[in-house]
Amino acid sequence: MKAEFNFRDYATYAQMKHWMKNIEFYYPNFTKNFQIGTTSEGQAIHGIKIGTPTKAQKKRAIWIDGGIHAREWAAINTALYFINELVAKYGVNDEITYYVDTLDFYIVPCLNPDGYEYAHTRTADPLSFRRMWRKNRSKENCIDIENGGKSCCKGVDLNRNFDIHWGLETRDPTTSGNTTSIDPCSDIYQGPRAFSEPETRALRDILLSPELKGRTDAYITLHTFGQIWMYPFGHQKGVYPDDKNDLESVGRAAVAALAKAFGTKYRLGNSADLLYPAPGSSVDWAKGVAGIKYAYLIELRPPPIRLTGFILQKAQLIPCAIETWEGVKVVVDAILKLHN
Ligand code: VAL
Repeated sequence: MKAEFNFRDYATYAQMKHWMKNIEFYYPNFTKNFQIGTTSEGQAIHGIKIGTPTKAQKKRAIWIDGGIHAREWAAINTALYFINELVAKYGVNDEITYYVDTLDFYIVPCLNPDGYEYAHTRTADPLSFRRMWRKNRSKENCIDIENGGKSCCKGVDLNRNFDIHWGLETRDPTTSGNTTSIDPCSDIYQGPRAFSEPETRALRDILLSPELKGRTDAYITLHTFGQIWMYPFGHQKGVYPDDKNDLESVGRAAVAALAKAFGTKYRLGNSADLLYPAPGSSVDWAKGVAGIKYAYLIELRPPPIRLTGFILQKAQLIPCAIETWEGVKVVVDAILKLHN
């Protein structure tokens, strides 16, 4: 591998972009950097396309993103690790070579760089407010509250901001708390309107662009934590896509392949059934509006027991990425089967 990266630690956003640019420099024949948009703080939302160009008809594509939530750092590392697997093993490993020659991988490892950088800025307390930041960093929004007061805060929960059942009132069955909010100071603030945020608009626009529309067969969005492999729809219990059986059988094979690596156990299901209803999410939109067949949201390590689960021990980063890649390869194989 000509472009080195330290997967044992959490990088800055600048380091990630620098590494992706290095990859393109060293592997210009099958990699290309791209930018899907600009955040409210002016940062490029940066990604990399990995796929050998063909003169023949357009290749099928797979989309992978990570870090839509600022504090879910292991998701970003995992997406970066996927890039490394594809690039370092191209021309070396037959399976990966076939993938890269046959498909186009679009990977945006850090969809919310403003939030990530904010959460990543060092503070003395590892569990500080900053480290646990979830939203983006868009300018303050306000709502009127009782006694003529106002509630004003920065940031929107990007995974509540997509235009699919946006703003639906939902409750967590265990705590009875809301699972999306109209209060700008809430962690799960849905935004003033659907697609109010540059990050969600950027994702929408690329997935609906002529480059990707109609040829994308998988949408994979990496989150932490809880070890759950999820398929749509997450906004309400008991509402599934028509091809739920396909999503479930590929998902089942994926979690089995994942477990084979180190024995890590994942549950399979959807957010509303296993956790809580989540309207306006990217995975529901990718499936329900963009029409992408294999849409999955993966909640990575650790298991759902600890409050500090967002801070995955550094020693676990590579194993987490390795096993997740085993699961994702099952989805890639399913795409290849669709067209052969
Ligand atoms: N943890 C995710 C979220 O709250 C759900 C949808 C699985 O966005």
